[in-house]
Amino acid sequence: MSTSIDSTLSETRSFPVPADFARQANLDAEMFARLNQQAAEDPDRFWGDLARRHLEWAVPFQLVLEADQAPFYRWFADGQLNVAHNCVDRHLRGASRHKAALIWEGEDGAVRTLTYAQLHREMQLFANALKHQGVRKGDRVAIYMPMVPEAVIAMLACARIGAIHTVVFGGFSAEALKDRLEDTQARVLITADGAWRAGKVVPLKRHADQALLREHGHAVQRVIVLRRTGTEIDMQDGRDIWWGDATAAMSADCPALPMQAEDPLFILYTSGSTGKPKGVFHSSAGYLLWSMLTTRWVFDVKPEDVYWCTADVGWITGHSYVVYGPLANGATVFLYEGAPMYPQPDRFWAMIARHGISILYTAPTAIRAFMKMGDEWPRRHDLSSLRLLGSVGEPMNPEAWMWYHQTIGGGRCPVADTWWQTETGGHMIAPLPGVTANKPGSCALPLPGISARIVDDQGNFVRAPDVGGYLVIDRPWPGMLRGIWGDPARYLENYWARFDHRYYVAGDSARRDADDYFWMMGRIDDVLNVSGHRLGTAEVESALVAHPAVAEAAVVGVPHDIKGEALCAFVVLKHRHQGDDRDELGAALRAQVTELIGAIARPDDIRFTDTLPKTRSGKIMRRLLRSIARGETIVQDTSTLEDEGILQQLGTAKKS
Ligand code: 6R9
Repeated sequence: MSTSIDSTLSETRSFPVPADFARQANLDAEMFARLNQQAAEDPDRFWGDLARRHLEWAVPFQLVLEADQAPFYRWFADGQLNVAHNCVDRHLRGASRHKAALIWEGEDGAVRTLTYAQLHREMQLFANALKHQGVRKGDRVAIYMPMVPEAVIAMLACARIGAIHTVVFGGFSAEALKDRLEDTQARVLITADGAWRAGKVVPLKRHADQALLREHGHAVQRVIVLRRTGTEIDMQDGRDIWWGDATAAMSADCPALPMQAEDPLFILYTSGSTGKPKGVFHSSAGYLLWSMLTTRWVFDVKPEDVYWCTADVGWITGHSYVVYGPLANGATVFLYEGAPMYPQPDRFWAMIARHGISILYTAPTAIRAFMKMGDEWPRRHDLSSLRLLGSVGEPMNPEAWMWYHQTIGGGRCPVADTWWQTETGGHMIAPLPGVTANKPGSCALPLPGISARIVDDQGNFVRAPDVGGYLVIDRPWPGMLRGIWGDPARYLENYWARFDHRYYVAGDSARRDADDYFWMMGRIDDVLNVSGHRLGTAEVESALVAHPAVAEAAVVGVPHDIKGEALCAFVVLKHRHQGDDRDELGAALRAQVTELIGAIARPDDIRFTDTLPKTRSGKIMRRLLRSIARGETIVQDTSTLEDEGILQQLGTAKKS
């Protein structure tokens, strides 16, 4: 906690809102003040007005918020709408009908454009295909796809017929896919033969086949396979069907099914501090409202923008800011299929110039990686189409911020460093580009309607500037998660129990400066953030312990100049394996983690040790391990340590 405070406490630069940006912004200072006032005075009216103005309802709602079962809140619950209708059909009126909804560039340079009218057609064909395969309202459909237009089409097709999608990031392993298929009991899996990544094929269908072995407890009856890489695959008779065959005889007319506002739209798995990733689920109307409004406010999206969020649709950022938020606003969304530095480190900049991209939303880890490659790569390209830059996933260090602002944004683009989570559905704390001055490293202020607070251990508000504490939200908002799939107790325990159900507890710590700007200080639980991806220490530890040679493992994060955080694993071997070759074991353990979770969870550093430092009550002393992994001198109190001799040994634990 203290290290990140120190490095940003000295940050005093401030960049005012450019006057020409403010003049044209969707949200100006006066509207911001008015919205904040309305939200404070009459939240029901504030949210109700926004929901009526910005969404098209099949059946209008009367009730705004129901809180009798709090914290199981319900929003607009007696209203009905269809999310796909709001994202596509309503833009078919007038000129936007033939404007590009999606512009996609393949890793091989191929370009495809789908207008709103074409997206409408493709979505309906596929929605009918899903129905034909037996998918009904409320059924779960898993999507394990590359970044291709069909991934977006599949999500919208689910929304159109009321199926609940669960998108599994294509970089996740067969094992991770299997867990999600089991937990959701999805009936249909949509995948591709393979995905292109840095010129190589990721064999998605092969992973899917492994996940679908008969002995597993899944419910998948049908696998729909898109041909993308031409990779040779097995098609199982009676189970697998090509995308093209599934849609061939379908009608291009599939009416959008009106859904209850609270019907779940999707389930998305994310890591917590304990156990396996949990299935966060979101509502239809509240989620759509919040992803739409935040896109409009924070990214200032306009009809003429070409907007690019670089996230994969397998993450929440891809859900809210590749698909639902921008499409609900009728924007033109750019999609890129492949690896960021392929075939060279200027791929992003070449695409921005080629497609005239005006809004770019990416992650600090990417910014740092590009920064390291040198300025000559972006300098080769005309980046003057850019007018706004965004960042998400982890704190942005001021150096990366300055580089992004100067070298990519030419000093003229506001930077939106957006703090939010899978659970919050959309941005929570972010600068408004026409209103809020930027301070490098700060996410600025809570958005209208969002009541973010900092509290101490006892749950009291921390009002003094620059004092860190728990980041909590003390009022419900429409985009909030509605629960953990199949596990209401875990929802309460994870997010609400810490302070007696009074606040939503984000799991982050933060401080506020004298201007009320928020500065994020990282997680306070055992969740790590590697390249902007959330990973639970428990998850990685259980993957390591699943190896036959491992008796015990503890994983901690160490600062990393590109990834933000890297994993360091302390591993205790079983007796009979203590003589095994450590380099070989290290490689085997990394392979094991890749197989059970995915390459993103592979530890950078594996250290073998005889025991782990534990308190007398048997708890692993992670803080101590963290210091050791960072090579810091131990200043913590170690008097509760069961065996002090262990310190000596850990300091010299053999690295692999
Ligand atoms: C959207 C997303 C959420 C966690 C969150 C926090 C970290 C995200 C951040 C940030 C500092 C930002 N985080 N954005 N920290 N500044 N702008 O990333 O969702 O994958 O659920 O991760 O990421 O720690 O709690 P998710």
